[in-house]
Amino acid sequence: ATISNAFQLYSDVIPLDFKQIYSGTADIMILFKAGYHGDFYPFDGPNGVLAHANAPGPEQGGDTHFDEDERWTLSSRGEYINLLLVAAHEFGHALGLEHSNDPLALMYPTYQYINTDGYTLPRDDRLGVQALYGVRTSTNKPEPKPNPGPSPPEPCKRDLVFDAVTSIRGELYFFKNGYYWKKGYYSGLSMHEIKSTWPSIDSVDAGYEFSGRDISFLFKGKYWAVKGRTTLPGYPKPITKFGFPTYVRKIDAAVYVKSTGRTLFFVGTKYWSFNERTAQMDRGFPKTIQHNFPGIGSRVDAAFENDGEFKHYKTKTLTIQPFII
Ligand SMILES: [Ca+2]
Ligand SMILES: [Ca+2]
Ligand SMILES: [Ca+2]
Ligand SMILES: [Zn+2]
Ligand SMILES: [Zn+2]
Repeated sequence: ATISNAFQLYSDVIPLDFKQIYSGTADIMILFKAGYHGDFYPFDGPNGVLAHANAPGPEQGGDTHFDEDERWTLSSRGEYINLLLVAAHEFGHALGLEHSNDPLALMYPTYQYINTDGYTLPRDDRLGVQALYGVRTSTNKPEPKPNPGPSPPEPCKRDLVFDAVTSIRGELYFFKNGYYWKKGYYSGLSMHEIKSTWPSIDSVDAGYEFSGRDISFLFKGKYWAVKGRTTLPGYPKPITKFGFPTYVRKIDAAVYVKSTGRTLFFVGTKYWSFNERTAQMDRGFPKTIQHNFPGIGSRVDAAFENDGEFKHYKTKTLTIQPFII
């Protein structure tokens, strides 16, 4: 009933009707689960992150997850969290709203309890969602008066930045601190400790797969060569082997571009091009990232070649399509 009330806050003011289904896949799939639950944002136990939702889109778009470790309630007592306020905030994201700077808005980023008796959508949120979907005009649903009361929910953490992304044997690996998420073409996400797969590697700054030779390189100051789960002997090696000057200590991101036979290394605001056929750095590098990849900013956190399958990941990650090069 509370979930339905949260949706009704929106359907009262925009011409959208929400319908619960009991089997199959809904546009907005709702999940209550603790800890790791199949996406890039494992929950963190009581408090901290309370819930999160994806912006509208295919597949996981719109899906909304609640941390089962919270003490959900319909009122507010102590460390209990009001489900209506958090659900309404999250469904705002699911419908396409971003956070608001207005402290009275439901989409204000931090959770703050207010009495939910007779609660209606605050003005800022109503104007926002009506700008996206239009205004509900039916006369049997009178438009609510702007809500003078305060509102607001939860710290949403949706700004995940990966340390590195690379494919390995047809699966994508997303590295973050001591962990990686693996995504196959047809399999879901799974999370693993890096050390459990490659015991000598703690974390990864950058990585790329040299697909023609079934070999991948993982960088953390030095670099390792791996074939699947096996680390090749003789590694780690210093990155000067690629021809970097000694002042380059750390690679931000790397990607092998099959069509050109080049590996691009991103270091600070510059990038280098390594010819895998001759095993030499190309002349005229480093070049400025901003100049040659306009629109992505001056730095890159992670990069991988996009084959069209994974482009819905929203991160500060550079996806390289061969035609750009
Ligand atoms: Ca969905
Ligand atoms: Ca939590
Ligand atoms: Ca990186
Ligand atoms: Zn989730
Ligand atoms: Zn939020």
